[in-house]
Amino acid sequence: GKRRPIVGGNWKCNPATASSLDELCRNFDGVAPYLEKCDVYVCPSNLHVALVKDNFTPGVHVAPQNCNFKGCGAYTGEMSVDQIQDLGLGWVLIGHSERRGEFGLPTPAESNQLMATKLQYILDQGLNCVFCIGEPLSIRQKGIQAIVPILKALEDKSRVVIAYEPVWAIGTGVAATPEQAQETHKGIRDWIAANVDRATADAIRIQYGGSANAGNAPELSSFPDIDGFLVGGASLKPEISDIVKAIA
Ligand code: G2H
Repeated sequence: GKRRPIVGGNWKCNPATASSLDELCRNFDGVAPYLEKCDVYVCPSNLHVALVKDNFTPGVHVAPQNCNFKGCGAYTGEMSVDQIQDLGLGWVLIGHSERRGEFGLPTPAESNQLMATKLQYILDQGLNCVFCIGEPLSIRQKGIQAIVPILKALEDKSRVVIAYEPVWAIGTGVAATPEQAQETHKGIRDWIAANVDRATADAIRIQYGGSANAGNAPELSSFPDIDGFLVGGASLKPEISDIVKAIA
């Protein structure tokens, strides 16, 4: 059957001042009518999560932009799943290409293997997870290869969402064409069907990320393997509700 759509707003390292947070939260008020048909989450900066978590229209999930692969302890700069759950939050996002540092750096800061460890830990602890993958322009198949280490966790399809973000489309204003996104989403789904099973492939939700906005969301939404969006820049604006509306 048709998968329930899901749209996330990734605020990245914005805004600069806590006094701007309320305005950004209010941009999400317009999604309220669509929450019956569509999941919506926001990823504020980790410093701001606790400040905004109760300031969204009810039903919008707040998901930190990263978490540790183990519990509390000597992990300077990290946040643990326990801390996230203690705040009452049910989702976390991991593996964004801006964190992986995978492209152009000799040593990936967050390797696929570490991502696999993190994901399994997150699921074991009971959280839901958005798992980001993506490829630089020169390596079109990398996006699919990047999910190899998380095969086992993909069986937990109700609690894992894949966000496909081609690196060349992130923050550039140039989104993938709907045909390019569809082709890759279908490729990911077929790969899961071949390597896990068809039921998992049919059930798992795959979001598109990379310069998604209110202008391109309607056409992208019409493609069968695009189940939602991970929105960066446009999630800092009122148009986020139009993006949700387009796919809800
Ligand atoms: C891709 C996306 C959200 P933007 O990173 O994660 O950002 O929509 O600004 O390209």
